[in-house]
Amino acid sequence: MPDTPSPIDALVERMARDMARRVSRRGFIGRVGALLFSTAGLPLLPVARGGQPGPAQPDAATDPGDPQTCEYWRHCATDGFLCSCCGGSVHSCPPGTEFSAVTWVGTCHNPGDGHDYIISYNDCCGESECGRCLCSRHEDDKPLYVPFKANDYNWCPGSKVGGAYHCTVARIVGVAK
Ligand code: ABN
Repeated sequence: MPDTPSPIDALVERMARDMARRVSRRGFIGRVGALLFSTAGLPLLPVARGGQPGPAQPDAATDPGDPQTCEYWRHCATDGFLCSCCGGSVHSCPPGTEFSAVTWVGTCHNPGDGHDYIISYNDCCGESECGRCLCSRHEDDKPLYVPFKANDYNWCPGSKVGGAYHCTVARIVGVAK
């Protein structure tokens, strides 16, 4: 080993000594901790957690139409059998089925209050096709050859109860501003 350090070693040593003079150890650890904590939190921000209260929902007076029909406003981008005709509701799966973890998201205009809502079209999985109230509106989606903008998919594969598709809900997940 040579006695004299390489220029790179010398430069790194000088920078480390310089930093040690300016920054206290506690301050340095605190700053590194703050950086790690904030960057770890970033990817979680857009994720809705099941246990939290949901977004504002329109009340009965401002939620016009029949959820068992395809014309109901929340179904503007539905593609599938309506869960409200299959023993569930517009926002809940029928007994024995579970929400798909992956979902199609669209924006629909509520004529009752004039707001646009972000709607999550989760499939309900774990039973064979319901077969009632087929609804294919496809507003603003694209054909399957544009895969990232197409809604004509079974979102059940990968869910805990298996890949069988039963029906589709239309849950409000937010107000579009
Ligand atoms: N997302 C409803 C669906 C299920 C199976 C096939 C096409 C569409």
